[in-house]
Formats: sequence, structure tokens, C-alpha cells
Amino acid sequence: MALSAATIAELAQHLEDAQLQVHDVVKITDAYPDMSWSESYDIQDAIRSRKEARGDKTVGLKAGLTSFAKMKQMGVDVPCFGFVSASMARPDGGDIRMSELIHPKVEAEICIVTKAPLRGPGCHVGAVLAAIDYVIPAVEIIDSRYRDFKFDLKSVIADNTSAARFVIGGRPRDVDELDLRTLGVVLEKNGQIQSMAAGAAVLGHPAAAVAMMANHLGARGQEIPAGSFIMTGGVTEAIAVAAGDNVLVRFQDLGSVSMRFVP
Ligand code: OOG
Ligand code: MG
Repeated sequence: MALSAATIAELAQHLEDAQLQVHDVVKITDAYPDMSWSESYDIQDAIRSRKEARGDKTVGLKAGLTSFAKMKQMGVDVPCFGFVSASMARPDGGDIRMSELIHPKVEAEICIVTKAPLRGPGCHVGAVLAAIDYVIPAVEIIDSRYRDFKFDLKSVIADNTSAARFVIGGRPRDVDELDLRTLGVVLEKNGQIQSMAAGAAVLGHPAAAVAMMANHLGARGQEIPAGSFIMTGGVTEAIAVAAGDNVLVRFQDLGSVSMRFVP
């Protein structure tokens, strides 16, 4: 079934309104079961255009469902790609307001900034490593707009892969000073370890998530521009948070990222 341009615009508004007005919705494939993959990305692109038209700049790209733990947690078997906006950024050590979110979860993410454009098809880990300016850690706060955080892949892609907030912290490092596969990550909530993993949990190598993103964008006639901040996807399963929680993630060789959840 081909969705009309009007339906794509309507669904983008429906999902973005749910985000901005902080309420959940049923997954959109209930009403549009035959929606295609490219249409789900068209809806996400329409959300991006709505934000940019209001002056909310796109400041990064994200890969999601790239670790085996996340795929298992959400019951899917392919990664997805989205974007993050200026309005989603929060400072390291700062407060995250629960009243602005529906049912947030935190994820530890190894991130990169590129110094050269990447364009698929044919992008691979080697090309990505050559294009990395530096590596920096972040925590993503995801917040699906779908009821009970339950969705299928097409619905979550349209919903900009649950993007809601992100916190960059730690310190930037040259990629040749690190082994991204064995780089350890420990996620703590209120001083207790919740989960831990190494970079290889992300598709065997976090750079593989970026290569996949470049190939995905290439198929849509787009590229990853030089200077892009890219989140490669949660290394462990996502952890639910509530008001009063303190989250601290320690990244081997990259320092830590923290935040506090407030009402
Ligand atoms: C989709 C977004 C997943 C990640 O890092 O795996 C994601 C979701 O689980 O809601 O951002
Ligand atoms: Mg994520």
C-alpha cells in the first residue's frame, strides 16, 4: 500500500504531537499494516523537517537496536536509524525532567564524530575508522511514544527510533588510542550496577553500526556529512528510570556520563 504524502505528513504530526504533548499512542502499523520500510523512514524525515522548520536543529544521527541485548529486549532482529535534535541535548551531570517524558529508559552509547563524509553503498568498518575524528561517550534517554514501549520496527522507525534526550560526557579520544571492541561499559543506577558490556556487543564493532547507517542512507540518496555526531546504539539493554534516580555510566578510557531524573 502506498501512503499518500498527506498521510505521511499526518502521521508525522501525530507522532511528533505525542512527543511534544507527552502522551502515548497506539502503534501506527495497527492502522497501516502494509506500510513499507521506506514509508516509515519518510514519516521520520517529515518529523525531522517539522523540527528544523521550527528552528530545532538536527545535531546528530543515531543507530538503534544494534546490540544483541537490545534486539532481544525489543524482539526485533534488524537495526534502525534516526536523528537527535538540539532540543534533546542535556548537560552532563544535569537534571532530566520526568514530566517532559512518557516512560524513559537509559542506554549507554559509544559515539563518534566524523571528519570526512561517509556514503554507501559499500561503506565498511575500515572506511568508518578512517573517517572518525574522535570517539566520545554518551547516554541516550529513549522514550517510545508507543503504549507500554511496545512496537514493531516500522512503527519505531517512524517514531524517530524513540529519540528523546541525550547527554554527552566523558572526554573525547582518538580512535587509534582505543580498541572499540573491548572497550568496557558499566551502567549504574543509584550506585548499583544494572548492566555492563563491551563495544563488541554493538554488531561486533561499533563502527559497523556507522557503516550500516551510511549504506542505509546511501540507498535513500543521502550521506553522513563530515562533522556528524553519531550514536552507535545502546551496548546493553535499556534500563527504565523514575524520578529520584541517579544514573552514572563509566566508559573504559573515555570517562563517565551522569544525570539525575527529577519530577
Ligand atoms: C528503539 C531505539 C533503540 C538503541 O540504542 O538501541 C536505541 C527502542 O528501543 O525504543 O536507541
Ligand atoms: Mg539508543
